[in-house]
Amino acid sequence: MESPSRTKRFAVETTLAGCRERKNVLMIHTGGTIGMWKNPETGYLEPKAGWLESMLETMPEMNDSSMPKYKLKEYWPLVDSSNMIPSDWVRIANDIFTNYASYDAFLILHGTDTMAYTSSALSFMLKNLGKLVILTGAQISLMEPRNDARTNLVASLQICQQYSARIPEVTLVFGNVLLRGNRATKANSTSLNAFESPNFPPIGRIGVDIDIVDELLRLRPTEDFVLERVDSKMAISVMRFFPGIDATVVRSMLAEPLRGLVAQGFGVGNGPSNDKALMRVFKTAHDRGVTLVDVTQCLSGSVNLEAYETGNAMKDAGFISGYDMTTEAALTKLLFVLSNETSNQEKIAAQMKEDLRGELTSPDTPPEKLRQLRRLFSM
Ligand code: ASN
Repeated sequence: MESPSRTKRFAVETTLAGCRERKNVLMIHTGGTIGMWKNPETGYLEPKAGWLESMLETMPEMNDSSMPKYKLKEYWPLVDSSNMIPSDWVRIANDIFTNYASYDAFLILHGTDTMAYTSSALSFMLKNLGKLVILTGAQISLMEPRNDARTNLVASLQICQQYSARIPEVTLVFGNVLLRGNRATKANSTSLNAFESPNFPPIGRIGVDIDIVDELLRLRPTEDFVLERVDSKMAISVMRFFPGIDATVVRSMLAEPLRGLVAQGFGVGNGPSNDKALMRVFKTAHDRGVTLVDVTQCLSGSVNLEAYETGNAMKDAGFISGYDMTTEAALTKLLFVLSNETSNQEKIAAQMKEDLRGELTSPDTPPEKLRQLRRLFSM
């Protein structure tokens, strides 16, 4: 799979298609449970080429007037998303870019396990996106009599039909919610409402009606759509602090060729400051040019490295705050930023702390916006 060698551009759309005709959606099937088939010989769920397409042809709802027209592009091989790697994100982003002018919206059928990584990565790669991109999947395959594959698929297509022009961003549909893609995380391995957006309210709720919260949507871009470059071979990593974490183990993780690390700190991003050897390991890596980003290992909330001595020590060791980013968003943003800014540590840190695609809330977020978020969260 090729990695885009340079940023590519697309002229910004000046007219919006009328609202009543059936929209055109490119549905990209990457794999995942949604279209898996149970192999009677092994009993395991596995992707099967052509199977989803033949199922869709038998579903009368696909021709309902509330649904858009769609073209299915099936990847080969179809994969369980646990097998996805960054070059797969590049492939999807390239396909959206190449087909951008021909479709009103893009629906990516994807395994749930790493869907939040892909939705975050796409949000950074697709700059000035003026159309709707939805990722969806299922916990139960379409082949089972009771499944969430059908409802997630139909809801996603109906959202494409109704809101393609109104939601110019990468989103994720699952169960009863429409989430911003770079705010989502898989929070439950078995529930049919498996995804959460811990620090940002759902941008839509899927119940009897589909309600979109306009105040939360990103503004339509005024500049050209751009496919940003990502180096899918970039050496980055994630680690989680735990009581007793060993400096020697961390040192080997931070060794060459590592370029960036997302660490899940305790509470508001704190670390074991009494372990001077460990803090030195981080400082040495930082001085060598490794970007260190601190997110919280709590289920929700933000990092604040000014609150405790144990947080300030992290700052001294070279960590920058990832604020309230999910680990998925922080990791894919780090990949994107490091792919485009190779050496200037200050510029890298400034971009990591900036809200590029609605992925974070920081001290720079205007107070009225924070008040609005609090209000929408409590609804
Ligand atoms: N292992 C599957 C995947 O991520 C899980 C799923 O889609 N529910 O592809």
